[in-house]
Amino acid sequence: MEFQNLINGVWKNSASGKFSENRNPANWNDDLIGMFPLSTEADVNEAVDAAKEAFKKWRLVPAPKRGDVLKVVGDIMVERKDEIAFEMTREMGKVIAETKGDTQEGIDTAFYAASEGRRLFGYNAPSELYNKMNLSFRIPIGVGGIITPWNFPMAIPTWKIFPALVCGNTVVFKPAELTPKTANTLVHIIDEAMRIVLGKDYIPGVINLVHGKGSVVGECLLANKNVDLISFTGSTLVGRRINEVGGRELKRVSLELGGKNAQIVMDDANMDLALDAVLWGAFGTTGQRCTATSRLILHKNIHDKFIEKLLERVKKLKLGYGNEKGVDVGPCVSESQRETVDEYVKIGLNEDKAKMITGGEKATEGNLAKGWFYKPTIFTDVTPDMRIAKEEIFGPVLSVLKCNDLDEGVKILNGTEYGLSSSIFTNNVNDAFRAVRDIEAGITYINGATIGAEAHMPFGGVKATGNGHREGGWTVYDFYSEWKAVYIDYSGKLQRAQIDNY
Ligand code: UN1
Repeated sequence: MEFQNLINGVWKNSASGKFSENRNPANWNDDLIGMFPLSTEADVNEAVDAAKEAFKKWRLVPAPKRGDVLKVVGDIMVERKDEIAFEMTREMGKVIAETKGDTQEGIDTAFYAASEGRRLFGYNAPSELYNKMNLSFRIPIGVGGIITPWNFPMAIPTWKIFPALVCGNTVVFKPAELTPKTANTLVHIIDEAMRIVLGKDYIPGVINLVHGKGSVVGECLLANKNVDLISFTGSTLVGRRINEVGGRELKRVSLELGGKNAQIVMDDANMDLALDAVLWGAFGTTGQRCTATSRLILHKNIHDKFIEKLLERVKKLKLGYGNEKGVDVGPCVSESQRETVDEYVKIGLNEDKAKMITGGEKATEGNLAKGWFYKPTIFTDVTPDMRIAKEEIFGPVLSVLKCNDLDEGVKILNGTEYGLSSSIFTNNVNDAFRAVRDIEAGITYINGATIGAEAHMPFGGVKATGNGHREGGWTVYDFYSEWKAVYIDYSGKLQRAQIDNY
């Protein structure tokens, strides 16, 4: 089946007439999901022009009504949750419980955005002059270019698109090439909700979808002078480029980039809880989360016992197609992603001191041969200078390090260029609070896994994980709006601030 772009309210093919295949990573040869447009510069420019034109009207729609659109989007997503999740698992591989969670995160974001349409609070402040009033409002910015990854094909686009729309911006959405179907479903839902809520006042071009390659569609969005803001989640390499070009063009840029998240386990911690958490954090989503636990830092007193238990549990994880019952871990999203994982395992094996205690190879038994499966892998005796301790792998590989005390644990945790998520397991309240203070990360969990952020809280990281913006909750609205200060002088005379009153 051939899918299309949405430009100016019309579903249409790319100007190129070309398509790329989308296949199931758990059953590559036998399950073709669809053909998606390989779009060109002409498609991007047409979508941006449409979004620019639509902005003139959309910015005037009352924010609560813009919120009503998101309410309907959320309602439709609730109705279609199971089907969306099933198709998402088919498209990118993570297990059905997780794709339901991904969809739920989108639903939560929709309802938050719907209610934000009735807030978008401004501030007022007293004037320093008599008979004068000072107010400030959030105003929309213009056209947003939204570029998203494949690992959360529903939640991440919603984190960006919903607040952008509620604030009164229009959108050109370029989803990951590996997950175009979920993007198509989302945009269909948004367009349907627009038509339901706005009726005869429907505005074409508020949301546009352009499928294709980052090197073409992403680059053209970046180059287009009418794109006012770019929100991107993906690699630090690409993020740096977007920041450079966007900076030169004075675009507003929000970046969510890499992570090398760690879980610390102190010797007073609840071991079983810490064990459940690391299994979930490291191997959930096949390790393909920005927030995945890719380092485990164990206090020396519990190190050996913990590893023994961990090994026992990892061996029980069941690999398979995520839409089948009882499966814990799905495939890597693509052949090349699995190759990257395998290369990192080889890098780990080349380290003299590091020991690979399980996994370390492609999983090819029975039906697993049909997909891009990789065995959950653990390296112990890892030291902070090793590449497997520093670089993001984005796969089912866990590096275990040892610490003597809290200070050393935190120092190891902080010893990477990234700072997204982090976790510490301890029952010592003083250690917990010191960790909250000293860990360099945008997210810290006490006695919880590094994954599982909630949609209404600030999401993002410090250091090379981003450029200081946060998604989620109230914080994301700062990115999608800017401030207008308004002074109302009702004195009937010219009053010169800072001069006539002092
Ligand atoms: C990501 O991996 O890019 O906190 C997003 C979590 C999810 C979102 C992850 N709610 O793990």
